[in-house]
Amino acid sequence: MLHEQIASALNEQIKLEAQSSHTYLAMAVWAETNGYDGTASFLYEHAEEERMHMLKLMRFVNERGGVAAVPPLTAPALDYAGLEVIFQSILEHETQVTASINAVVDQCLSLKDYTTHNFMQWYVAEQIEEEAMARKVLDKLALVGGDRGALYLFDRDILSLAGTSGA
Ligand code: OFO
Repeated sequence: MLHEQIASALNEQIKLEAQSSHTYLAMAVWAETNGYDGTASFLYEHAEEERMHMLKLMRFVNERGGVAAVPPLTAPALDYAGLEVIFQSILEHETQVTASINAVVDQCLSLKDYTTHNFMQWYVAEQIEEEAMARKVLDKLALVGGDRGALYLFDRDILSLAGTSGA
């Protein structure tokens, strides 16, 4: 049975994953309607992954005797000044997600919930990849600079450039 405090921390995490998915979806729509088809595919896939992260948490909460909360979401920004802004905001968001995951892990340790602690290790590992991916993409965008030809190639190759299929 989940400790009340752990159940509520996991439900907060569910909300954060849902919000990530929602935000990345809005970014995908912006990319698709601004000529960045590769980036749009990458972001649609990323939004899907975040939904999977949310579902995995929901199933775990329910399985452990809690009740997963289906959270209300904040409307994401629909307009972006460019790809750098998008990936900078992804990096900031993922850093926040990492901090939140670490806080859950911390709580598991102080309440001696080793089962949830073990379950959360998957998220700890995933965050290393997510932050690395955002940094890698930002590095590539810095190389591209204002070169439109290079930007075209960036967009075409983003799935392989990111070193992931959109985690
Ligand atoms: Fe991108 O974060 Fe989920 O976990």
